[in-house]
Amino acid sequence: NRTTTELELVNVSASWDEGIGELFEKIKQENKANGQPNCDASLFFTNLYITPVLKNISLYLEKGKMLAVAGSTGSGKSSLLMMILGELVPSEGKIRHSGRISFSPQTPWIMPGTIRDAILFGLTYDEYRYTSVIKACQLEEDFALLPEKDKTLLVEGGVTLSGGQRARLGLARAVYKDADLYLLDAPFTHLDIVTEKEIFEKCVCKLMASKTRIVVTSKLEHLKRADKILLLHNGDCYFYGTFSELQAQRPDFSSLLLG
Ligand code: TTP
Repeated sequence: NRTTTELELVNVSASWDEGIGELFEKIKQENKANGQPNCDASLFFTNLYITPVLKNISLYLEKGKMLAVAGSTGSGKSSLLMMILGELVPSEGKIRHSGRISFSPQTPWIMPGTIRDAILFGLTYDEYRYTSVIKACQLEEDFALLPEKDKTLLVEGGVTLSGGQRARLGLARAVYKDADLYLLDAPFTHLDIVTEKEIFEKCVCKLMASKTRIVVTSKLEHLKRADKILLLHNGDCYFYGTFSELQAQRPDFSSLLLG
């Protein structure tokens, strides 16, 4: 049903080194225009350098549902988000989504200013919304320990955040923003198991319950809770479907979740 579909990918492939293919294509066209024979090496190099990072990926995500993207390091999880964001242009296939995206990168960048500014990121302050986000991301406790709470200055002369604080701030920023589709790239990096579990429950499952979201995570517990799972392996779709389908179709899947 198209009206309830928020995101659709149809047979999408992409590579990061597209530019090389375009360059050789240009040389080929120039050689042709000048009546020169084409250099065979161009085809050789094109095949050598253009290694697709994502191959023939298809998926759809309905409004309000959660997709977990799993796979070992380098399997293409971040690249998939980049493609949905429009940063990586597919060489083949189609992508369709219907609006505003909020993206939380693996390493959120922080500019000078207060912690609150870093979360609002230019948006207006709404006390209720802000407080619910801060609570769900477990930042309240951190703020309580700071001399000026969330008005404390970051960077230049201010406090430096720990990796886990930075990760939760990045998540809070992405969640605070109102969007149709949320892309959360490994939001639990640097968090201990207990914090990770709580934030997954309180923020990703509860606070974001009605949001369409894609979460990059390879944790078994998270995959169980997701509505759909995409398991990538070297840019290929190793599996796409529900958790029970995953267990039935790919009983050996856990070996791909490590690393
Ligand atoms: P990623 O898409 O970053 O793979 P991943 O997100 O699954 O890995 P991790 O769990 O470690 O975060 O990388 C796949 C390939 O794409 C890899 O060879 C690096 C390349 N790549 C780029 O060239 N440019 C980019 O901006 C990104 C994100 C990836």
